[in-house]
Amino acid sequence: MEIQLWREILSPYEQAVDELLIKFNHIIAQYRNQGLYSPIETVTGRVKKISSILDKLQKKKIPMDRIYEEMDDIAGIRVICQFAEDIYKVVEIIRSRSDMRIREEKDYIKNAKASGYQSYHIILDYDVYTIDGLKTIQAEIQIRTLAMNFWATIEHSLQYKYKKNMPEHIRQKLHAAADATVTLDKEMSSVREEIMDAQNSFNIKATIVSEILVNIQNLYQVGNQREVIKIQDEFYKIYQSGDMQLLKTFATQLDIIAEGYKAQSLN
Ligand code: 0O2
Repeated sequence: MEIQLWREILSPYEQAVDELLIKFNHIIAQYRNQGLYSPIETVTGRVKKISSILDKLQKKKIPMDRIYEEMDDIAGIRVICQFAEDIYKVVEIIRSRSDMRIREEKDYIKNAKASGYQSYHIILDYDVYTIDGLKTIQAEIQIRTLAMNFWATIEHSLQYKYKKNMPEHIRQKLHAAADATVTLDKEMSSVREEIMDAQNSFNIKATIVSEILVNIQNLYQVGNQREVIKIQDEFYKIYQSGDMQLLKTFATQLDIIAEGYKAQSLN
């Protein structure tokens, strides 16, 4: 048998995980920077451990020279959403992109596994550009809610502990817990609009405050410092009043003042 150079085998998968994490994190940032609710709460990624790859090759009787073709989860991304509806929004985002080509989809939410496992899986064809040229690898994206992820994490640890011999009473408890996550997700979905509104208001306020503070800092460097301190005091007063409308008006006025200074400095 040929020598297996694991560092070379895994390198494109590491690059894919790094790149995909950046891309998903930018999606979150772009929603939030626009004061919008992000359908993605968090994203994590990992390259499968060599021992787990070897276990899977053995279990599925995959020869070593078929790793690229047959192993679809060496690069793994997990997208966590707050609400079940968000999962399908994330699927649509992925579907609309040309840099993430969907090869296979499994909806374990509409069709939960016998264990009770729920998640949406997508296998991607993903291009990585290495110093040896273009390599297209497969990557698995698991998309699930916080509740589904909580269940899967606990169940995965128990599977690892008991291997194939999970005691019946634990299996039953896990089934009951899986039913509870379905109920929890449904209950949360029923107040989704309210929660999204609250989070949107929070994001909008945070964006306005940071824009005001940047403007104040810039003005402090170029303007009359005593005036700028007065502006800052006024900002704190409005902020403490909690009046969003006043805060928005103040931000607009400050923008006009800042633009005036910019125009002056250009003349
Ligand atoms: P790990 O350690 O998480 O990487 P198979 O891989 O044969 O089980 P298939 O059809 O290749 O199944 O893929 P499938 O069913 O989409 O599962 C792929 C991954 O989903 C698994 O990878 C798990 O991460 C997760 N998963 C699937 N079923 C369950 C389940 O019942 N419980 C939990 N907690 N996770 C599950 P790995 O390689 O099996 O495991």
